[in-house]
Amino acid sequence: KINITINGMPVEVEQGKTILEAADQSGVIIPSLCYHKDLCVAGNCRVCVVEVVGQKRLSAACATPCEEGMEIRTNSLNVRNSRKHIIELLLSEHNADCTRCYKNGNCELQNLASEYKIMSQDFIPLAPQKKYTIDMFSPSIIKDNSKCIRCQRCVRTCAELQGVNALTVAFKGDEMKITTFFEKAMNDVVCTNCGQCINHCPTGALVERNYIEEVWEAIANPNLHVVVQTAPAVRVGLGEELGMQPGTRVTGKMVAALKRLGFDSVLDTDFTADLTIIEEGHELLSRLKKALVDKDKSVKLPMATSCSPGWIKYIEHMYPEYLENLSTCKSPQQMFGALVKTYYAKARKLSPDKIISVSIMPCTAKKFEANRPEMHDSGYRDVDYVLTTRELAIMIKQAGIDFYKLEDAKFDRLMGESSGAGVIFGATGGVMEAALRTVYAVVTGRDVPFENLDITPVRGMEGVREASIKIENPQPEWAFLDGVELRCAVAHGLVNAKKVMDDVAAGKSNFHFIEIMACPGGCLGGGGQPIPTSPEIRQKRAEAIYAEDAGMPIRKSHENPEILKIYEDFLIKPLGEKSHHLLHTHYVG
Ligand code: HC1
Repeated sequence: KINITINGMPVEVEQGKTILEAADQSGVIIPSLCYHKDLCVAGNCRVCVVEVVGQKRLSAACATPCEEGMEIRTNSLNVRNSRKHIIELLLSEHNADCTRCYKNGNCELQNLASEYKIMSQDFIPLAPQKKYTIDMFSPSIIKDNSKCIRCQRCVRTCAELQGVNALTVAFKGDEMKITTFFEKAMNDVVCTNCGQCINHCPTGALVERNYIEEVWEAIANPNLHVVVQTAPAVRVGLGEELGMQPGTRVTGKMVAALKRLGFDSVLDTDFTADLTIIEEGHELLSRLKKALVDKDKSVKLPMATSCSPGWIKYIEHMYPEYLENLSTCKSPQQMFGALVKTYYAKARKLSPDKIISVSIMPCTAKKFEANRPEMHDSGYRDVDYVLTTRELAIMIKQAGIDFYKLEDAKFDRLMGESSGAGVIFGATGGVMEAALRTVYAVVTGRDVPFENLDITPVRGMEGVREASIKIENPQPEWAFLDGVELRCAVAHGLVNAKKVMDDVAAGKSNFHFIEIMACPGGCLGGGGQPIPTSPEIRQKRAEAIYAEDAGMPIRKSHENPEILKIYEDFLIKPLGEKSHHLLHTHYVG
């Protein structure tokens, strides 16, 4: 530990900590723009400048390590004036048409301009003189360079968290900009639509493509039946977007709000998360049987989960030779969409062309997924509109709903009942845990040998985690699995997916089943979740997800009564003909 002072206050801090971290620890706020807890330090915006007594020049707090005896001033006249100038300079290049900006009200630059009361225009405004293009070709992301302050958070996010490198810095000096390969549209480069760039952008330069007005119009049309499904992770993010503490669970209030917004039926993606487990679990068992009993060398193992559309796009771009390793299951969102316009329509005696299916997702890649040509197996577009958690919060505010005062409501039926296993899909490792709870039970007739069904080795925030379960005394049908150690790996964030896939490609991997989620923390850290998101916030959301699971009366997908019913009434059996047609697909890249 070393001793420093911040604004005259003695502070004891661990060696190696930066001034910004030391200030944060002692309750002193130093503003910053290019800094983000998820990313490596860039030190390029200079907003966090501070005075270190004895040094002539101001230092960037994010990039300066503390040294023994340092006297730091974060709020001297010199610091305040310099910081104000820096903000003015950034604004001179920024299209500050704030009232017409999608990020109005949640823009870090706008907040700083407000705090520092930037009223004058001391610097020549550059933004209106330059020509900017707005890239609106992607179904998920809008990129507006006139709002960009070149902090490069998006570039670092795409490289460090996702290993995708779709965004890059090009040109120099005044011409410097954040762009893509050959300045192509985001839709035409390796972008996975994950939206992590949106989540890390401090301004409105990267935002989701929103479909709020389209959904309002559908709701207002008396001839349409508008169904909404809500993803697992939304229930632990929505409250945060509406001013509650991170990790607040708002499932009942969310359902109540959706009913007040006017949706005709409020249903749960967790239902099809449970269904995914049944289909995917049987697919895994069928692959294992082919590999171990039939000695079929063409069987692809490890089988990889296929519910994260950012991950699907990543494997299509980066590891196309492993597409056959993906489970053929569609994601729960898309299974839901296909069933709404078939199973649900039939049961409710509705014409599918009069149904609009909306989903609320923590994810921007889900917008891309719903738009894919593969996703029309109901005979219609299976999911019509995808809104993020943030877009739902906007609708709730627009409708004048006092979210705090809402009484909890319950999901409607059909397709509204779920198990705790469906809920944990929203956290990294959750799909694996849900699958193991069911696969182990199907094979052995017993519960997984973990206390309270909590398969803790697959939980946590380590980038890659491994676990195994030994199968003993299986049911006669599964005798070939007796003594088999089922080996699994879990990865989240595409940079970690790369590690797992490189091992697979190098023949070093001996896993049977891998779960990969594109976003850090899994869907709870998705690109459509509240901004900011940080490691601490993701942790709180994960705790909320596991608490929700622990409190559910049913915690295994195969025990969900609505799942039993859909097989009885409609699908007949897992991997059957109807499932094959509606719930499975092949991605060909
Ligand atoms: Fe997800 Fe999924 S868990 S992909 O993270 O499999 O987005 O929440 O809805 O489809 O169920 C996202 C979350 C979500 C799907 C499910």
